[in-house]
Amino acid sequence: MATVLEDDVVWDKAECLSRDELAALQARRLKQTVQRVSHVPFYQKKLAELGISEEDIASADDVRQLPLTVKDDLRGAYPLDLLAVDRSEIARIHGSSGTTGKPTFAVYTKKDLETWSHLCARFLTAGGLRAGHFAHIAFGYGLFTGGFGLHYGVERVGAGVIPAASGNTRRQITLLRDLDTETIICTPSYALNIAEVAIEEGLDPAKDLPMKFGHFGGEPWTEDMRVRIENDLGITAFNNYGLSEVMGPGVAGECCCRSGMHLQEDHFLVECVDPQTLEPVTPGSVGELVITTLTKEAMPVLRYRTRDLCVVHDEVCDCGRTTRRMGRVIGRSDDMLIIRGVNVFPSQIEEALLRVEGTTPHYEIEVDRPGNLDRVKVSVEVSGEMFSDRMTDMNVLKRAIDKEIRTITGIGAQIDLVGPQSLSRFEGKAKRVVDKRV
Ligand code: DLL
Repeated sequence: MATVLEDDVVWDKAECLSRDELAALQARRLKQTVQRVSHVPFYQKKLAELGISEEDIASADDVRQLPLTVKDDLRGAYPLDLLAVDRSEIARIHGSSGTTGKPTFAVYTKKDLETWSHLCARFLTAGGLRAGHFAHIAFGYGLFTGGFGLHYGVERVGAGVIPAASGNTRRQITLLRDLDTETIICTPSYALNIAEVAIEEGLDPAKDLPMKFGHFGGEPWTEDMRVRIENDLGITAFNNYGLSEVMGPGVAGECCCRSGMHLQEDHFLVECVDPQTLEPVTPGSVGELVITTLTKEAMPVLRYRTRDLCVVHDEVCDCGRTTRRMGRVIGRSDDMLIIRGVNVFPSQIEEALLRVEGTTPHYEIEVDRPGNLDRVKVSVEVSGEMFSDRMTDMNVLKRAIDKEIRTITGIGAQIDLVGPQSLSRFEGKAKRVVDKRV
């Protein structure tokens, strides 16, 4: 076994079920999920249109008869129209950024929170976290699922949590050193940022920072980036995947073999489909992940189109876990960008621009990662009447645009104002986004 750990620990025997046992469990849980959502008006209507009820679910493959759910359905159900339990049973609400400044909510019952901690504990254990270790979490704590999701996973393992949250990198470095922390948990780009700031501080991060392991997720990254993070920080780096619509982190994570992320298939029924035809792709071919929650109580979702493109392998892993593994997310079937961990749609930036008088709908968004943190530049054409050589006028306009972008997306951007007819025009689909990151 190509293991990077001295001892591989399987957290839970459900990770090693035979494929037949797993299929039977999935069928049972899928039936329960259909039964749960049949009280939610949105799904009630969709199931009635298709003439399907829980009685029609005999196997996990029957998922294909069920209706798809897309992000717009969740937006349309704002705030809590997809709730499948009584409001009094809600134990927590998280959310992810939405197009009009309103998030789409991820809602949990007490049992959902327990399941979530359990699933995070599984992949953290598979990646070296042990009771008695310290884990430093540099994800945002708040509506974003990263901070709290991982936090309770670490506690479930029995390790000590340092809930450092995001920002103030110098202080984070001090904490990591002084507490002799074994594991760092954050986005991969923030891990590189920590290394860079440590070097600026005159440290050699691979030697002077104590970490042995890192768990990274929440945004796309590459094998090259893994090599850099491992060299710069002197750690072994593991990838983990999740999305708030179905739970948050904990949907899949790497084991000691690091040859794909184990999908937590006893809790999620995962299809990999051609994004155009929606037919399943052959194992090992790139497709879009479509996920049905199998145990979620508060807000179960049927066949959620994640828009994430990757391969899914079905050979059994050397580690002994029997679940299928997903490869790295290599792209999206929509235009969502992830900027410093925040999900941003180009349409949100367009909306912000058009709220400011004097701007036109001709714009370009450039995303780059000059050091290790994402930077966004928005170039926008200003109308002839407004465009002026006077810096003060232009600065007022820039500030107004920046404020709207922050309000709608939550991120700041560098604004570049250009005169009429300065940007490219398109005959077909406009190409407004240039993503220069790896
Ligand atoms: O990012 C949940 C999460 C937090 C996962 C922390 C892992 C660690 P959302 O904000 O809803 O939830 O964003 C979900 O992020 O659809 C992917 O496009 C992307 N994503 C998440 N993990 C990975 C990863 C969290 N390991 C969206 N590789 C997903 C590539 C990832 N993309």
